[in-house]
Amino acid sequence: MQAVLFDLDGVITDTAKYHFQAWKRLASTLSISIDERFNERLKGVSRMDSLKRILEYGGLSNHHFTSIQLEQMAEQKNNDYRQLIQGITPKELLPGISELLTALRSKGIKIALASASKNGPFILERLKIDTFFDSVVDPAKLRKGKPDPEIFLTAAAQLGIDPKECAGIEDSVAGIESILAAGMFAVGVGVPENIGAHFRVASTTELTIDALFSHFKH
Ligand code: B16
Ligand code: MG
Repeated sequence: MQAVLFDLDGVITDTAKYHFQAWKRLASTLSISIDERFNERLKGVSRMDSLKRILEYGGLSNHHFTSIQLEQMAEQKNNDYRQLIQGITPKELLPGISELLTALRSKGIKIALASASKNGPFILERLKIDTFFDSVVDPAKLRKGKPDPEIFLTAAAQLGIDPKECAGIEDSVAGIESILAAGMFAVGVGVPENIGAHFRVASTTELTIDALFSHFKH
């Protein structure tokens, strides 16, 4: 194992609650009501695809809107979301993540971010962990989102590491599929049993460097 590729939301920190608040507000302007259960379907999904899922859920086809209107709605959600994440502090790191980053660094293992979020770099800075990352994938440059392997393969390529030597850590089903399709070792946080993750943990506290090394297989 020469590199660990991290998802952000649900692995490093819980930004899902802020995404939910911002989407809920946008949806209410369209008379659509979303709940936390529906929010599960937005995890790991890009901003525009999330908006399309919300419109569909509310019985509104995205074809009713011009692309400019869709962009405006996505921007409005992002402005609200940006306000909500301004106050993030290192206290919002999920348990065990800080220790894992420190241990990986001390062993010379490369670290990259493979998040669908365009706000990823800002959040890493707010959490004061940006200096641990050797590389961050820019999701704006990708052709396909998770479950396509592109994001994880791009992270490995940016690091110059063979995908077989990479472990990817994800909390979403689409994310695990993306890691598996990239030919990497897939670590799932709270993911269902039947999706093929190589190593599953219930909580990020179980993500120790020893656990990763002892389960890692090519
Ligand atoms: P943004 P991840 C994903 O993060 C979130 O889970 C998803 O809810 C969000 O829509 C997506 O990032 C895009 O985020 O609007 O900030 O660009 O799990 O891939 O780290
Ligand atoms: Mg996630």
